[in-house]
Amino acid sequence: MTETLDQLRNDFLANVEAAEDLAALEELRVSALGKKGGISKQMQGLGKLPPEERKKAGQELNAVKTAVAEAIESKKLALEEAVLDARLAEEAIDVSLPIRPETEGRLHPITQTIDEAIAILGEMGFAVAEGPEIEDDFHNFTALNIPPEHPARQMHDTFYLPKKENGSRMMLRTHTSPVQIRTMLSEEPPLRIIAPGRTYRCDSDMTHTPMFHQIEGLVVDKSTHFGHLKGCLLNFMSAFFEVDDLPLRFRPSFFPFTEPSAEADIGCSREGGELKIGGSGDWMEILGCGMVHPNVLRACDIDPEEYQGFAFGLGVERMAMLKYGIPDLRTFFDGDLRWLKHYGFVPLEAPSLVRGLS
Ligand code: 2NM
Repeated sequence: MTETLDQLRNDFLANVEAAEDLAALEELRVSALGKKGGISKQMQGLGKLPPEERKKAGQELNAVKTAVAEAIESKKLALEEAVLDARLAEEAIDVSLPIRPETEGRLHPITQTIDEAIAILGEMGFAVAEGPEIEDDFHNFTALNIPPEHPARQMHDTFYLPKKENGSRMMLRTHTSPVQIRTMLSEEPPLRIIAPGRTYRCDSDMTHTPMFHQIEGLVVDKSTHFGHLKGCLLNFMSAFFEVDDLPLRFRPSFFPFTEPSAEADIGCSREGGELKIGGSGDWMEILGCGMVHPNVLRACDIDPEEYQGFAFGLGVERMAMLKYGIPDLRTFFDGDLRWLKHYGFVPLEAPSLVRGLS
């Protein structure tokens, strides 16, 4: 009896050790410890033994049962660990690898340009503000010191929605300035915001598209002055075009919402038909700006005797064309994938002043 038991135990233990996978091990478990398994059968046979042998045989059989069960359990853990190791090795991802070269999607130059501007101006302390693209008369015009007779209000410039029952009509915003108005109304100065986004004007030719993008900036504080405006724009422009000592000049201009108002040009050179930003000899108009008109501050419940501010507005398409050498404005919105492949930007490489803008 003892000899057959030893034999039985050694056979089972050898088989357990040899089991190659969890399924084989489970089969083995059933054949040893299952209801009709080898050890269970021996257990049933105990009843036929004379009482004086039964106890000893029972103990021996139990010891075999325990040894086999323990061997199966530890083999099971080892096999499970091997399965997990194999899976981890197979599914390993190296997150430090560069993105796949076959990535086909590209960021539109407009997106890239706005992201770059936000990276620069964000570093300079500006927060991004947003507002609706469908606006009312007050936020798009009246609060900006644009009187009802002003040409910018006439039908040919503004996309109007159908009249409402009360006679008023909403419109597509013609600039992002209503975002500044909303921010001045909802927040207390000091303010330092930029409003990037879509704007709409009923105008379409070689150099105008009915939808275009602006980035406008606004600073309101007690002692804000035109010198701050110049420094801020010089900083921004030389960072954006990645040119040190960028020539920048201001010419007097007019906007209803600023007084005084100016347009700014950056220095450039043209050699053999190629435009180079930052050169000398020529000037390129790049933005409009000015000190926020007292009427605008008053419309936003800000006391112009206590606060003053500067504001500026940039055309995103124009900035993108100048920086990336895109010759034709209208191609921006053709939805041409070959164009996007040529002028677009690889995603997941967000512009930053530390890692580089583009
Ligand atoms: C420009 C030029 C000059 C401007 C003014 C304001 C506001 F809301 F503060 F009055 N926002 N943006 C502004 C001033 C925009 O774009 C060429």
